[in-house]
Amino acid sequence: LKITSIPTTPVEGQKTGTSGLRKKVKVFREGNYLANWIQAVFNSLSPEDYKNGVLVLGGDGRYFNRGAAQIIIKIAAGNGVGKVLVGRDGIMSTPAVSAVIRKQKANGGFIMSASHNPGGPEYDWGIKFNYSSGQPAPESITDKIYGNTLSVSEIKLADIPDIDLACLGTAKFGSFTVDVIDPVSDYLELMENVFDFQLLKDLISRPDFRFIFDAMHAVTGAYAKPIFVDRLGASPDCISNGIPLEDFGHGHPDPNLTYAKDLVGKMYAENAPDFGAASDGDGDRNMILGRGFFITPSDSVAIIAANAQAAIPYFKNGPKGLARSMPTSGALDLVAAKLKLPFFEVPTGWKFFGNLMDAGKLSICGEESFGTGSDHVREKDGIWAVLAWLSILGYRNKDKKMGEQLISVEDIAMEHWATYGRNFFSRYDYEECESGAANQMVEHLRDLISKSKPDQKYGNYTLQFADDFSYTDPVDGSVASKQGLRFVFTDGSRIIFRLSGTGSAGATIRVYIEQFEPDVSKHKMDAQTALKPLIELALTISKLKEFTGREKPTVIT
Ligand code: VG1
Ligand code: CO
Repeated sequence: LKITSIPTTPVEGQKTGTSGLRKKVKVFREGNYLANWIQAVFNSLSPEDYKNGVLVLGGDGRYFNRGAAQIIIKIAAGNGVGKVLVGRDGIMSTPAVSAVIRKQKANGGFIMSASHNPGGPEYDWGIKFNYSSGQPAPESITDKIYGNTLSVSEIKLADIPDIDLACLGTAKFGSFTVDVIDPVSDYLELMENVFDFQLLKDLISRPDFRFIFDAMHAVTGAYAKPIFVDRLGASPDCISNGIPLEDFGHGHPDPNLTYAKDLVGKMYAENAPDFGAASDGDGDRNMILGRGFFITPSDSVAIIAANAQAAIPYFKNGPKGLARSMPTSGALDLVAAKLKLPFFEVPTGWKFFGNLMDAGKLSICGEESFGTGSDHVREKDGIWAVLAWLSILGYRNKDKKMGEQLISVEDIAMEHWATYGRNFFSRYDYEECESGAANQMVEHLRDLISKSKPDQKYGNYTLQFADDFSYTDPVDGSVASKQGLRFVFTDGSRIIFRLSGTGSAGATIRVYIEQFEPDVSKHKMDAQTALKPLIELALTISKLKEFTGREKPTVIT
């Protein structure tokens, strides 16, 4: 294997955010931008973590993945990696990469994705590094990678031809091997071990149950047919936008009420199906809808956790522990308390769950941002969440005869709220604000927090405490600070402010609002109505309009 050393100079700004490095495609294509970052990853690892080792390479099918895959493979070979397992056409969802790393005992992997950010020549590209447990690299590693991007001086490139990613098979170049693998099979096998596929099949084949799935022209298009149609017997027309496209069909592959308009339209139409779901660019997010009914991600993880032991064989001994990200509503906390399970609150971003899972303290977790998952892999998992919901519906309806009314998604949610109370929740996103203005708003809030006192009145609410969330990992003691500004009131209501760490332009301000409602007679209220006073309070105390000039959020979820 001939290896060439290519001199390079560092590029500023290659710091990873909440989930990998995300920039416009144009930025990644300039000079050695991508190559520098990949080389910096190898410079950050100890040689035994990759020399003669195995790396997995996948992606969400977006524009520039094919070219980027060739660069990554050559640099991996140049640095002494023994084997790269790459998904056919460079495609493999984020949870599937995590599953393959674990199953094939690989040393780690790269995921070429900017998740739910739009794709195409004018839009975003991204890259993420996961290590041997299949987990997104923790901050200790991403900080090292960033440090190395500031000093990288040579790129080690193997002199090998481009790999034909379209055909399954093995190519050998001296001591280096590339395996083009089916991106679905290891993942599907794992799903078959986690869930009762017969239960799922029985539900899906019922003539009185209709299921639809929207892949948003993103990576789950490659998984939907083999899993839902070929394996579980759904009809092919249950799947829409099922072909992964480089620009996601001009779409914004983010499964929420704003961007998954088609699915929402179908689920709120007359004679709507019983169950609808969608996933995002790289297949780690999910949205769950019943007929005319939206399940918030915060409720979704709580409902899955409450029903997991009964409905999902993987959890037959009960979950080990539950966790959510800080801004996610407290619905899961109530389930943990009732089931007497260990419970953890971590910062935003899936990388904080992995240590708890590796330590055997955590089984089911979620984020308000449409991320739900478990310790079957070390990433959130969109298809897993859909199968978890179908399992709950299948389990609850397994004895229902034809002609009997099925228990619906809405019934399950109403029942859950009647048992635990309802945590009304909403998130307001203000995308692409001017960075200076967003930072000023954050400074203003920090100042307010430093002056705030318990028992202080904010309108009708009484402050319990206000802080900037900080997390100490119970496994390795590492500390993550400045993870979100919280105003927590004595009735349990919360207002939280954060700046997004996944955007590629300007600043996105996220405002999270939550209020607990024990009274069953109020559970059918619209969340926006129920939360109105708290939302107004959030806008007043933050002076958001004054700082940013924004009258309205870009997205409400
Ligand atoms: C957002 C979400 C966060 C999620 C992250 C990655 O981060 O809020 O909960 O883990 O995206 O999801 P931020 O920093 O923009 O708020 V994905 O599907 O992009 O891998
Ligand atoms: Co994603």
